[in-house]
Amino acid sequence: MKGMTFSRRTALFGAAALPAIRALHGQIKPTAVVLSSANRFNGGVTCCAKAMEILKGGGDTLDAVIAGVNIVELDPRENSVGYGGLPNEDGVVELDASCVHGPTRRMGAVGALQGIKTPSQIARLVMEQTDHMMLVGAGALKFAKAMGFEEENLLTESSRKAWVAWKISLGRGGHNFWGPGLDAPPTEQTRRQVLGELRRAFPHDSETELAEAVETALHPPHGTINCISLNEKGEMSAVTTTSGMAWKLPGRVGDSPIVGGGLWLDQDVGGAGSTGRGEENLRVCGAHTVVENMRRGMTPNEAALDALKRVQRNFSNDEKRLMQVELDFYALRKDGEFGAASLWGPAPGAAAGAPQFAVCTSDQPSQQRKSVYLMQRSAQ
Ligand code: SD4
Repeated sequence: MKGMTFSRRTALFGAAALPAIRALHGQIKPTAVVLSSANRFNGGVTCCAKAMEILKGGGDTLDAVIAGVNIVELDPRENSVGYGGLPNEDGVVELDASCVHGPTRRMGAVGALQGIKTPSQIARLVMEQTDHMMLVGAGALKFAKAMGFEEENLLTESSRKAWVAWKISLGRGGHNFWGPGLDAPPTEQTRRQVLGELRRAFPHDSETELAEAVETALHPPHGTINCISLNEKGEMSAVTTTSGMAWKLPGRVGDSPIVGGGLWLDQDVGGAGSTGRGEENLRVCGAHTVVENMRRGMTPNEAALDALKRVQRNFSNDEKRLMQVELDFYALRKDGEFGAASLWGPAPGAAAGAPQFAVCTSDQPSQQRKSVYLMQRSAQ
């Protein structure tokens, strides 16, 4: 593999997206489709199933995606979204979300919102109840409370423990977000040292719980949920919601609430969203780029892979630095064709499988499918 150029190494594995269109009386009519990131605990599949149920009942496309992602936002086990999300470096959970309503072409967003479990609902209220597009921080919380939402503690015990483990890791090879670049991954020695300290701090916890906290501290999971819907009338909407990067600097806002970055939808073309390292996505205006690529005739997979190639280019194709970046795009075209692409696929024979996304169409149950990917990790 070494020495080969990225274009030659570029991999396009995974299942090709299935066109979800059907002919009706000689016309092509889009069937309903809901697409989302996969997420842990079957979050994507559950989200898409819920959204499809709402579409089938004649509900609005934005109602559908928000109800879908609300399930994931409220799940305390999912530590990259909503309640239970991993906190910032001060141990405070700060959430980002955005939404687009295709039929009215309106959008709303919130950034660095504390204390509210379902930021997607606040993003929607910014869209519906204000003449602004985005509220952040204290202003966003004040607005949410004015809309009748209750301020709550979003930090679960397991997220708090992972934060303590991360604090312990600092000064022992753990990394933070100060300094300009991507850090080197922590070593096995760091892991052992942090685990030892954590045992002393939480003597009554099981080894499994502690090991999990250390793993989360040193390798925070990527999550975030992006969900895009299309109904049988051809109407579309989309939402992205996240707790952002774990251990981020307070006030850091990622790509998820940036319309055009972590989410974009043009009712004439289709929608796209992203999960992964928001800073890299923002440098290519990812979701907007994907939708514009589809406007120019690319399939959703081609459009997403092209946006990922721009990320590769921003790193001058430097594999070592790119290894630290995880990035995924999800795309749904107005005619019902869908796809998802990730920057990296697994190394051959690796335990981690291919990246996945979730999809539900009106005639197929909600399920996970394999994404395509741009590059393949080398075997260890
Ligand atoms: C962010 N894109 O805040 C989000 C995080 C994410 O998987 O998607 N993680 O940068």
